[in-house]
Amino acid sequence: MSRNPIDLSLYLVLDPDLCGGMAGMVETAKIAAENGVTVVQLRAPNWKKRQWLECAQQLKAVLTPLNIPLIINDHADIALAVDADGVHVGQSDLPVAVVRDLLGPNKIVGLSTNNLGNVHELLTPEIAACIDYIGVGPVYPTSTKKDASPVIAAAEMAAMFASTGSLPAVAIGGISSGKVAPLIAAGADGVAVISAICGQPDIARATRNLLTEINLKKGS
Ligand code: TZP
Ligand code: MG
Repeated sequence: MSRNPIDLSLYLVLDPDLCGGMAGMVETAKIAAENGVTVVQLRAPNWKKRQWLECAQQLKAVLTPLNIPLIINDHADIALAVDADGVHVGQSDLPVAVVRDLLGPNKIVGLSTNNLGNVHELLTPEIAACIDYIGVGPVYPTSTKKDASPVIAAAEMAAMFASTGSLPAVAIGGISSGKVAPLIAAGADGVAVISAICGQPDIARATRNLLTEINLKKGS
């Protein structure tokens, strides 16, 4: 199965609390997409399915004309219902092989990894064939995800990026302006952020600043 392409450079994960609810999430996604984020994920751990559906529909309407993919956290049914571009799952969510079966070959499937062991486990050809990218984190302390795994030490993080083979990888956790360069240097294809964009007083500026750092480091 060939891998579905995704530009992980600047990956926005939406947070209902930091964005001030659904309307704020849709507005944040629109401004961020207009200013350089390359992918948007809907993540709302405490929401009812009806809210997921409504928000996903609105995000899809805003992002499709801008050609920015919409990824749904955890819920393959929501992704299918709105024809989203893909699903992102964690280590205790639906197995990636099940998600791939549900979504078919042409959607993006992402998986969170929290340590080197996680990366090694998924690099069997059968599992790797189900995935389009991995998340690696948390790479810095974060207060956004209360149940986040322990912060990955720099050496382990570098080993994780070095072990992914051809699988693209995005770093996540506590990433803000000024903290991007070491992650790209360690081998990340991009960075995923929540609080560095969601809830910022100037979403456009926050987005552009992050993108400038990423592109500077990628070009260097
Ligand atoms: N997964 C690992 S850390 C994290 C998630 C969803 C939270 C990232 O949020 P922030 O605000 O960018 O630290
Ligand atoms: Mg999950």
